Amino acid sequence: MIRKLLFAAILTQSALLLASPTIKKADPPNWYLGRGNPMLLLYGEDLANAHVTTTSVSARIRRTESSANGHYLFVWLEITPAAKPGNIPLTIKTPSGETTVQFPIANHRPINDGMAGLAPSDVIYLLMPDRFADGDPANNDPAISKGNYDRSKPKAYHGGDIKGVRDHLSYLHDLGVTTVWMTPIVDNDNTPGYDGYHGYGAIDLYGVEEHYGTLDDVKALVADAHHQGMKVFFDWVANHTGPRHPWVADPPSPTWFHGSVQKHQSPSYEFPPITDIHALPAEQDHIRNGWFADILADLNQDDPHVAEYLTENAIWWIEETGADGYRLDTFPYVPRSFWSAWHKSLHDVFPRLDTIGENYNGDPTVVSFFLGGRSILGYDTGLNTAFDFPLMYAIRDVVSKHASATKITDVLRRDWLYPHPERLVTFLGNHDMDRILTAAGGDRQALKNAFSLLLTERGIPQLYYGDEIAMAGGADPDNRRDFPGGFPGDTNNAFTTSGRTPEQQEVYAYVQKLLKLRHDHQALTSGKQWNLFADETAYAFLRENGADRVLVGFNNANTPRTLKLNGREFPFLAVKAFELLQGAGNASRTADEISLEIAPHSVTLWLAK
Ligand SMILES: [Ca+2]
Ligand SMILES: [Ca+2]
Repeated sequence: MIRKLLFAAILTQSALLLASPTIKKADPPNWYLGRGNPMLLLYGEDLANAHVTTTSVSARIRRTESSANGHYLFVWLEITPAAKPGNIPLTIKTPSGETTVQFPIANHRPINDGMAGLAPSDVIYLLMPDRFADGDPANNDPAISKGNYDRSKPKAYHGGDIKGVRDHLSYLHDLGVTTVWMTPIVDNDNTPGYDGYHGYGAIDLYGVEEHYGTLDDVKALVADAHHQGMKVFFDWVANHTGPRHPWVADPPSPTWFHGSVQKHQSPSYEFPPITDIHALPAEQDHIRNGWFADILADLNQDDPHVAEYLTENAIWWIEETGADGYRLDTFPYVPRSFWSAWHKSLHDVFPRLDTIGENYNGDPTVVSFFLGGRSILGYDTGLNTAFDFPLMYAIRDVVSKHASATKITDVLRRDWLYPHPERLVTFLGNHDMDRILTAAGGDRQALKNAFSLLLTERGIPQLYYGDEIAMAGGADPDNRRDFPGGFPGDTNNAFTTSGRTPEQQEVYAYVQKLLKLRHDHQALTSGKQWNLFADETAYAFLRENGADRVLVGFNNANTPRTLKLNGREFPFLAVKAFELLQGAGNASRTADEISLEIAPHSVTLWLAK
């Protein structure tokens, strides 16, 4: 909102003839030196047959193209070698008059100021800004979107915002989190009653949702996070826009979307046929081109203007804020050819930046198909890593449904499918499924066992806000309850030790200790993983980084278990003793044998010395 006003303020209407042509908005609103030649999408009236000129030495007009109805004008700029930071005046002349707008360009951000990607030691925390903490009650019910705030309604805005995240970075830091991933913060639908609180219904890909704050708030959050040694990942959606994005009723080009509101393919969420070279092309098109939930307008990334728009948008958010990477929504529903070129453009300017794909499927052959690092079907997607849905399902089934522990090793056995299995983002749950505690029937010990496995297995873990304080919640939106202590009038403040209930503190302290162990032991973050034993009710593995070795024993049975491991086998040859790190089990060794005694329904961690 604020950004739009700023842009309006720098318009200089020469107004030779009243009311035409007019420019209401420019995407992107500004650009950077050294970041390529931007394509501007101008929104306005009477823009058909426009001729664009500039007096600036910083830019040259490469070409222009207007929509048939005169509502949109594309302007391709070439930034010249002589370019300097400042405003580029663009004069738009049509048969009915002319107007001049100023387009700002600035120096790009120093290459080490953010854009840092993921490291093996990182721990990601997913939060929904609306549901984490209300740092500014003044933005709870903004005039432009009045009536969408109601804490008693699970699908209304609850008042959480960017300031609330800023205010609680130290809570996350103390827990051991290094990286914050927020669900989308872009401007969402203002229609009364629309459930835009989740952020996935964009109406402006360059705006910040007014319930969350301003672009300055976002910049301040990223700067504060970096100051505390933390990173920020944005949630970015290439597949679709919200149903009330202005483009939906009035597209900038005839091929902007796959179809229209009136005529489009229905959605299919069963995307594995995309990974099947024997599937019929029509079936694949149906998956890629269908409208999500039958209402989210499916962008056509094969339209070169759409592709250029989306690529610039991704570069703009990173340049503007210094954020460290993207979580990429609905990754498989967008063509590999687009992702390949998009990643190349992004990595050319931000070589350290990482992307995490939402390849929502439990089959490693499906998840791995979309990963970058190798060419499949003619394209390397460039995707840096992906969420490990297969391992998530396996851990959930084992800890909450007493499935065989071999389910976990069966997933890990397929790690050869991934270019970098150690960089997969592992997790127990997210905003699209019931909470792990609820899936486990409210069993806090099962929750703790799940955390023990998550934070010791290979991969870069992601926590879902509130799981660390044993929050409960069923399917969406019950899994998106407000974090206790983040909102006015909360009597339970789980952000502080003294404010937490004994049950919250029990799980919080357990997770914090695990994260401290990860921090202290490189074996857990970058060590080799050796799976030593797995059967119906038990699982043991070792993480090894040189002399740093952490042994993990999991007993999922209701009776004590003693696991016998071969002591003469690599990697136990050099191990002489075991030091208890967490849990209550007992480990001992003879020349031939390692013996692990593990209490029922628990996980024990030892340092193998
Ligand atoms: Ca607020
Ligand atoms: Ca699509």
